[in-house]
Amino acid sequence: MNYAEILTRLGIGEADLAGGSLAVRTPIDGSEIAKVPELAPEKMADVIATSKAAFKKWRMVPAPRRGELVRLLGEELRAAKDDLGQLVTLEAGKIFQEGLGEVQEMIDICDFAVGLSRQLYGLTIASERPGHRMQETWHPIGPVGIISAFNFPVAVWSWNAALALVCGNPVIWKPSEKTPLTALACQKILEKAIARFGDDAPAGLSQVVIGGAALGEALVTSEDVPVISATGSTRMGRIVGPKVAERFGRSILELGGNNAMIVSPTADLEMAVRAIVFSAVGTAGQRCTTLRRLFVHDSVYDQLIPRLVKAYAGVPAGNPLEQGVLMGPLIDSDSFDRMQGSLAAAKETGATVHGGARQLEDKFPNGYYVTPAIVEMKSQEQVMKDETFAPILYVMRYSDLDDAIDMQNDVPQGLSSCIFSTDVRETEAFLSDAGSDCGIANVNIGPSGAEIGGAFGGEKETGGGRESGSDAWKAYMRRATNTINYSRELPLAQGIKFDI
Ligand code: UN1
Repeated sequence: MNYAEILTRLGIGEADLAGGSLAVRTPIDGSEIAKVPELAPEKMADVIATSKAAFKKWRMVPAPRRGELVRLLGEELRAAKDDLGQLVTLEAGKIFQEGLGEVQEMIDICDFAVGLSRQLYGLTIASERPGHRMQETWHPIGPVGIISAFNFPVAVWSWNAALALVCGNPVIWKPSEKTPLTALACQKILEKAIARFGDDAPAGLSQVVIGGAALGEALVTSEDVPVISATGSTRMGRIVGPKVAERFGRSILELGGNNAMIVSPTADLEMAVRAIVFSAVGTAGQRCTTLRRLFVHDSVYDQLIPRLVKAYAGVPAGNPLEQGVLMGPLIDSDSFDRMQGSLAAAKETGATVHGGARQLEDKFPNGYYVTPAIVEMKSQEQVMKDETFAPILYVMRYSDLDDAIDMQNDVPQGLSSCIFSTDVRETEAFLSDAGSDCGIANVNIGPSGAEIGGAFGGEKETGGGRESGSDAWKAYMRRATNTINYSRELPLAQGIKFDI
């Protein structure tokens, strides 16, 4: 695999890497791919000033015209799909199919945002006063700061950037320090679209800033960045959320998940097994939507678990660029250590652990490949309530659906969830007001792999933010309520008399 060729095709040249200080390693074998220049935190003020200037111009460009830029971005992404997908695989270690899927997700959100650019609808509202009219209008809000994680290094940016741009806002992106190359590549792809779009796009409409926590802090504490959209760990969200709130900024937080599946007595077990393996093992268990907890009804437990253990044993792990491989490496050794720590903690509770050991160490001494783990728990202990970003699937029995739903909800996170059942009473109970408390609740599909058309995010420690489809765009705009008096009187609302 020639990294240099992919980088060149994606427009990343020597000039972009000159003076590079941040070593980028591929998790495939731990080797260094490049060194990327970092931005000093003091320079963030200039970045934000540029973004503010860009905002003044961009907000005046009509929304459908802004949509045209995102349409061109979608075209450029289509052209770069293979190369960008490969770079995602190199940098994040997910299999190439999933790298391609991630780029497809970017293309999809661009298409969505193009349509949205003609549908930033407000409301008309009946006024209680004669000769008055009320309306609600939506306006660009200002620079949007995007903080993204290594596991979806490009798609999460695009959900935010495509919406922010059609909503009339410039973007400042701080990618994970583990995946800066894919961020530089996205910036190059967007720059190509901007060059085709023409002069309506102001300089600095999109900026990428690479660096560590101090740089992130300079972004999130700035009063000139009204919206911060941050995706990553709950630990990161606990730092970012209060800092943004302190200055009355708006944050869109998409943090940890501890996603569950309930397999009921009427489930199609064949489908369930496939869904479980994809959602627990895909991306080596490093999606925020990864299936981490499985509640299986007593009556099907002894059928399902052996099938699952067998399916797990057949999951081909290895170089994620190779066809046929279904599971790549963990991102790094820290991640491997955390996985081992959680497995040890589970064992201490009396759990039975299948798999979970390191593999392919001879071939990749600096790559952290594991066999995915199934952990049969006796009860929902603390280790199961924490999110470990690795392919560990905790499994438990249940006998009563209400108990299973309670156990599912009894964790601090609230991102995604699902039920496998062909009984409409069960599936409707799961989706009801007394059902899953997550932002995503599915029936007969796994908890991961959401389409972009829905709002994406969840409750509790997941942070409450919503990105991507539905009306998530509203978080990227300023809402104004307008009351217009076209009469010759000045009646007050609530009938208040105030005559002078
Ligand atoms: C994430 O892991 O941060 O639903 C995003 C999914 C993907 C997005 C995951 N569409 O699994």
